[in-house]
Amino acid sequence: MYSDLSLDHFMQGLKKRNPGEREFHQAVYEVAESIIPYILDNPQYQHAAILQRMTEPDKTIQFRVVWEDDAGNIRVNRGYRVQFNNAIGPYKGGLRFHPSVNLSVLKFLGFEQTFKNSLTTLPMGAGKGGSDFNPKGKSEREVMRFCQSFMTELYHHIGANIDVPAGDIGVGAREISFLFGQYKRLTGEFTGVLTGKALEFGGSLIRTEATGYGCAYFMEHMLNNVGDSIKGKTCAVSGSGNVASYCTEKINHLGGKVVTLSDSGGTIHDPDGIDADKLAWTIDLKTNRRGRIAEYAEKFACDYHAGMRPWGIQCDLAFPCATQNELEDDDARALVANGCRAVAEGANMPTSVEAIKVLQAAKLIYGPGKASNAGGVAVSGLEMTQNSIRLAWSAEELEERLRNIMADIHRQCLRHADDDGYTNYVKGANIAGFVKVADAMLAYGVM
Ligand code: NDP
Ligand code: 2IT
Repeated sequence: MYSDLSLDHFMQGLKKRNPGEREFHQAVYEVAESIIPYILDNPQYQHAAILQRMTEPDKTIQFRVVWEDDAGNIRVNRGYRVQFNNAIGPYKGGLRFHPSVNLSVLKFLGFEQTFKNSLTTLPMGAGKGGSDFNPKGKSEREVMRFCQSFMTELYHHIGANIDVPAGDIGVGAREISFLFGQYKRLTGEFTGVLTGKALEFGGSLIRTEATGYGCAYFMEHMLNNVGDSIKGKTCAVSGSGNVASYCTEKINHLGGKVVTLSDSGGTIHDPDGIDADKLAWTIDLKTNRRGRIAEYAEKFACDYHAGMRPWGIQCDLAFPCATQNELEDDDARALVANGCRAVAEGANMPTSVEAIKVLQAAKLIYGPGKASNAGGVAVSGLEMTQNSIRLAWSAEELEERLRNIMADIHRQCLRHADDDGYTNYVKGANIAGFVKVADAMLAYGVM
C-alpha cells in the first residue's frame, strides 16, 4: 500500500488529508525531506507506515471557551489541545495564547515537539495546545477568568501521567499559575500536571531561563565543532519575550554582544550591546509593564526600525526567537550578504523552507529549533522528575543537567548530519529524533 514513498506523493496525500493547513504542511515537509531517504534505507519503518502514523495526531480536542470581560461583555474563544504522539512518554508541550492560533499552527507545533522531545533523551511524548485568545491589552482579572474557563474544559484531558502542558507565546508564569490553581480546584489534586509553575508550588529553578540558555549553548556547540565560539561575536536576536531575553543573557555570559531585539512592532538596534542592566530593564518592561520594545530605543537612545525585522543589521550570529516564518528568503539573503556565519533557532520554525535553502546553499551553520530550542522542554522534563520525587534541585545542578542535555542533543545530531561534507543539522535532528519514537511505535505493533 505504501510502496510509493516519494516526497511528492507523500506530501500530496498529506495536503489532501489536511486541507489549508499551511504551517502543518511546512513542518511535515521539512521532516519528510530528510526522513524519507532514511526510511527507504530502513524498510521496517516503511512497511509499518510509521511516517503516515506519525503525521496523524493521536487525538485532537477543540472546545469553546466563554468568559466575561471587565465591561460585562460575554466573549467567546476557541481552545485546543493536540495530543500528537505518546509513544515514548506522556504528551508534553506548551500552550500558546495568540490571535493567530488555529489547528494548523498547533499541529505544526505538536509535530515538531515529537522530534524535539525525543532528542532531549527524557521520556516525553508530544502535544501542543492553546487558544486564539489575545492576552494583549487584557486586565489581570480578564486573563484569570479566561484561564479558569479554558482549564474547566482542558482538565478532563490532562494529567501528570497523561498530558502535561506548559507555556509558549502569551503563556508565562502568570497564566500557568491561574491554570494550575483552577486544575487543583476542579480535581482536588496537587500534582505536576503543568510545568513552568512558580517555585512556591512545584516549579523548577532554571525553567524560565532554559529555552534561551539552551539555544545559546547549542550555538556554542555548533561553533566549537568548527573550532570557533560565541566569544567576541556580534549577535542579532529577534523577539523580546521569554526565549529572546534569556538567550541574550546567556550570549552575554559566553562573551558575545547582542545588538538587536524586536517585537511585532519593530526592531531596536543598540550597537553598544544589550548588557545585563539593559536586559533587566527590558525583562521588566515585557513581563511586568507589558510594554513595547520601541520604549527601549527611547530609554537607551538607540535606533528603532518600525515594522522591520533584525536580519538586515550586520551580525556574525543570528538567533530568531519570536515566532514562525519570521526569517524568510530575503532575510536569509541579507544575512548571507552581511557575513553572518550561523543561525540557531530559539523559536519554533522561524525560518521558512526557502530561507533554509538559502542558508544551507551558502554553507552557513544552521541549527533547527527542534534541536536548538529543546532546552525549555528538557527542563520541563526535569520539573516533572522533581515533582515525582518531591524534591527540588539547585540551580547549579539544573543548569549542569541542561548543559549536558544540549551537548547530548548536539552529539545525536552529528551522528546523522553529514551531507557531502556539510554538517546538515536539519537532517541530523530529524533522523535522531525520529528513530526513538519510530522504534517504540514498531514495538507496540499495529495501532
Ligand atoms: P513570548 O510570548 O514570551 O514572546 C514572544 C515574542 O515574539 C514577543 O516579543 C512577541 O512580540 C514576538 N512575536 C510573537 N508573535 C509575533 C509575530 N507574529 N510577529 C512578530 N513578533 C512576534 O513567547 P516565547 O518567548 O515563550 O516564545 C517565542 C518562540 O519560542 C515561539 O516560537 C515559541 O514557540 C518558542 N519556544 C518557546 C519555548 C518556551 O519555553 N517558552 C520553548 C521552545 C520554543 P509581541 O509582544 O509584539 O507579540
Ligand atoms: O515549544 C516548546 O518546546 C515549548 N513551548 C515548551 C514546552 C514545555 O512543555 O516545556
